[in-house]
Amino acid sequence: MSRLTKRQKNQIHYYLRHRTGLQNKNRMIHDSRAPKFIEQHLPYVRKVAKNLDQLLIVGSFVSPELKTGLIDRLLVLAEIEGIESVICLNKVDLLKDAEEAERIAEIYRRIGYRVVITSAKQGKGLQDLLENLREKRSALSGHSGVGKSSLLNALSPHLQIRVEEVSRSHNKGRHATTQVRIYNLDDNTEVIDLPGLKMIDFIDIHPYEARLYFREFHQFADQCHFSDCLHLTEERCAVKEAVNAGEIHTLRYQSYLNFIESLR
Ligand SMILES: Nc1nc2c(ncn2[C@@H]2O[C@H](COP(=O)(O)OP(=O)(O)OP(=O)(O)O)[C@@H](O)[C@H]2O)c(=O)[nH]1
Ligand SMILES: [Mg+2]
Ligand SMILES: [Zn+2]
Repeated sequence: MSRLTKRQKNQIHYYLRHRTGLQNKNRMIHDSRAPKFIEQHLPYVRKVAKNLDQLLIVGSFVSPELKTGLIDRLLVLAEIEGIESVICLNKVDLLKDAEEAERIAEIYRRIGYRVVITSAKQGKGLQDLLENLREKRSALSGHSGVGKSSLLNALSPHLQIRVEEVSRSHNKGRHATTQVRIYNLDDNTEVIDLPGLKMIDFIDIHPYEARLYFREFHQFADQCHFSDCLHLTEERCAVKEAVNAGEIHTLRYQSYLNFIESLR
């Protein structure tokens, strides 16, 4: 038999997993651009991810700017791992137009994700956040500087986790957290503070599989003309029609395109 191409191998993997229902839960992330210390911690993060109930995906407004692309990639990660996710939009105090936070939250609430809007600085939304964490083991993930550690300090001031100001020149965090640490908020509530991520690269995922991780596509995908439609340039694609009709948000569709592109 001739050697298989990488793509063929991926296809085989995809079919094996889905035909047999085998789910390899440890197809996690490889962050090639991350600082070395994050790379070093990945094996540990993978280990804790196996015992996680949920991922708390943190983004911030203004400083640094909200990046829905990373939120969407982390949502994919949670879908792959089969764990819940909660989105936390922090630093709402820095927004001139508070409605902006609601508009972003609505994109995700519409498709069934929980979203909390917070200000660690002003103590806003903390009760809501705590209710979403209670009695679970959650890991906080997102870019550096979005306020992951600050949120934990706000929930439990005695923790006194080190935080650092966002760099003025780059408007990015300075990687204040360099260790993976588990904290207890109460007897049954554990939170894992992770170092800030730059990007997550997924390995070993086939585009046909990737389609499954954008949950709001499902109800339309059944009506695509081609059953193997990847919703890219195919004709009579119900997903693209739903994007044009405003039923699927363009930001999510753009994230999907970027995601597919990154797998090639
Ligand atoms: N205005 C405002 N600033 C905040 C808020 N939350 C955190 N900050 C500030 O944002 C900066 C970064 O906060 P950190 O808690 O260190 O961010 P982090 O996500 O843990 O960052 P890494 O550990 O580097 O991944 C600090 O200067 C915080 O005081 C908030 O709700 N509003
Ligand atoms: Mg931190
Ligand atoms: Zn399609």
